[in-house]
Amino acid sequence: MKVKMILPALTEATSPFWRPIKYSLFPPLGLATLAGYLNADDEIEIQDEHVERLRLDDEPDLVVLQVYITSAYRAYALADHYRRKGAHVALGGLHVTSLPNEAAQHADTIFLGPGEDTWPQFLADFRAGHPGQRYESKVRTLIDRPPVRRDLIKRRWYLVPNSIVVSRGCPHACDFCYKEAFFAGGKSFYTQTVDAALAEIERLPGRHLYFLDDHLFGHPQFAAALFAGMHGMNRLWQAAATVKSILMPGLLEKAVQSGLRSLFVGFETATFHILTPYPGTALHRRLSAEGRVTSSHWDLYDTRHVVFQPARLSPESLETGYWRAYREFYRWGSIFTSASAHARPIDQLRHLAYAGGWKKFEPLWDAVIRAKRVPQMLPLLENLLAGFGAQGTSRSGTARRATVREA
Ligand code: B12
Ligand code: SF4
Repeated sequence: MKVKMILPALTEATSPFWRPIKYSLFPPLGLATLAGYLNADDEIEIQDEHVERLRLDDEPDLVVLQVYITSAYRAYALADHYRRKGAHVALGGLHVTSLPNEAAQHADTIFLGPGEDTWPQFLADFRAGHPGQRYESKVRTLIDRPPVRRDLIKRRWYLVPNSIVVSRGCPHACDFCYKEAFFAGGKSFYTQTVDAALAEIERLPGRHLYFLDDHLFGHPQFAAALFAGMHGMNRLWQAAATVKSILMPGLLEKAVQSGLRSLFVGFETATFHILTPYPGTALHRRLSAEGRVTSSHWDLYDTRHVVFQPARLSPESLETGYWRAYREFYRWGSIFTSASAHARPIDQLRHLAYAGGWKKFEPLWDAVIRAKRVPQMLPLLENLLAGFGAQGTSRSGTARRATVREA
């Protein structure tokens, strides 16, 4: 069977605000996970439109599209294209789960929620000649999940080919978050076994890892056992967690000892986002009921546009303030000021290189991406991260060493 798996690019890919480096960071891990359930003799191709031009003149039997809200229109156009050609089109992912009826107009089969239980069921039905139209995930587990088909990932196009998730969801329930809608009908936080997570880490080549888990510290016992198992593996890694969890006695220290060098908790080096009421969230329901959702144009749901009426501001003031915050925060003057908070000149320089590297050298990154040289930048990132670990091991030193930043 010929299977084509596509991560469509968001419409923004054609806009002047497009940041190629952001989309050359991580490979399509969700699709590579689903590919693990296919047979050894299936002919599988994964294409990520953010980094490559799609080939659309092929004749796959089955087309799999992962749909995010900001890539929904592009995904639907691709789905329509392949359905016209007679392929069976399967749509899944966050946006399909939020708005299944909208997605169903462009699909032969839609999937709600994570794919680990429904996807193998669908494959069995499809091979038997009676695929269903709609599959809803109920059983939530990562136990016995087949290995992610990383061999299908074109590593040379990504700065961080070693992205990994060892848990799904998170133990909290923020009203603006995708989580409750996506995991409705089953568990919304669960982990791999520690042994399976360590085995997956062992399979990853090189030194650097990026955990894409919503909250890697969310299950403290699991996290502590994972970090203990990683001790001595000589890894350097980055992840996301909450402020509260890093204040838990001992856990951050264990993480740092196992190679943590930067943690995304949403401050210091900052990413700004405009509050966005994603369909399916409690926030969307509340603002809709109050008549305050002002647009349902999904391309604008990119956290840079105001799509609701704020309570005490005009939408224009909010959007202007958003751009001002970015401008001011990433002025060279601001970067120098925060770098100077470090005591040692070497740490000041490292801070400058790290913060400046992400936000000030966009044209350089664009040139590197066009020249297909992104992987050559990984040793640079590893050196910077390794340097963050070169200080002492006191509690305050440890917290400083694991630089808290945005992704
Ligand atoms: C990595 C990441 C990115 C990377 C994308 C890299 C990539 N190549 O995929 C980058 C940095 C580019 C990115 C950008 C953005 N992101 Co982002 N990102 C993530 C993150 C942290 C991890 C995604 C991941 O790999 N998960 C692990 C894999 C295994 O799970 P998965 O991809 O969900 O796939 C599973 C299921 O969804 C399902 N599935 C998916 N597709 C299909 C298809 C079929 C047929 C089937 C059966 C199943 C299925 O099965 C898979 C296995 O269970 C998530 C948070 C999260 N924890 O998911 C946010 C997240 C997806 N991003 C989000 C947002 C808002 C954005 C941005 C709009 C941010 C911005 N302002 O620019 C952009 C737009 C992205 C776009 N293309 O449209 C939101 C999405 C909200 C929504 N309703 O769509 C999330 C959920 C974060 C959040 N908490 O709000 N992101
Ligand atoms: S802590 Fe983060 S991932 Fe967890 S529910 Fe809140 S926003 Fe979502």
